[in-house]
Amino acid sequence: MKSIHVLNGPNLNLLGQREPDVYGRETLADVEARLSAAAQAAGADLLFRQSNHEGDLVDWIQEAGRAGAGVILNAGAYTHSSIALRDAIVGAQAQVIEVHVSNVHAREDFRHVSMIAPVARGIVAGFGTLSYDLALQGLLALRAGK
Ligand code: CA2
Repeated sequence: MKSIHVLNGPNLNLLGQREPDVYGRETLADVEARLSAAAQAAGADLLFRQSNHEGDLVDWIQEAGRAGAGVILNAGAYTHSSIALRDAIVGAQAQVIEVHVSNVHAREDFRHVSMIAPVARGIVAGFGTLSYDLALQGLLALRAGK
């Protein structure tokens, strides 16, 4: 069975609770429920996780690599700073789609830089929480060889 791991970084547990003008009103639990249903309908297995700790994300990327799972990664602010996450993606040979709820390129300059983008297979940003659904659709298509 196709396996997809959705990994979320720091502060994304607050989604839907603060800054609704930037991040919308959906919670991470809402996103998980919708993606799980979509994955099930497509015959894929979905694991959804969030952590505020960089090392957890490194461990989970390595785990996804070992499992041969595709990864949808919203690394939050670690996107802009973490060489450790970038190294984990390369080391794990994981197929990663970088995801952002907001359009990071329309925001502060420091959000224009991504450590992950050069080693990601694709990027989706700026569609609100729909970015996750679009990334899932893209990843499933890639893994089906489309
Ligand atoms: O747009 C995205 O998905 C981000 O990855 C979200 C990160 C931010 O640091 C990135 O530049 C872009 C921040 C996640 C924080 O999420 C919050 C949600 C609600 C309230 C406060 C923070």
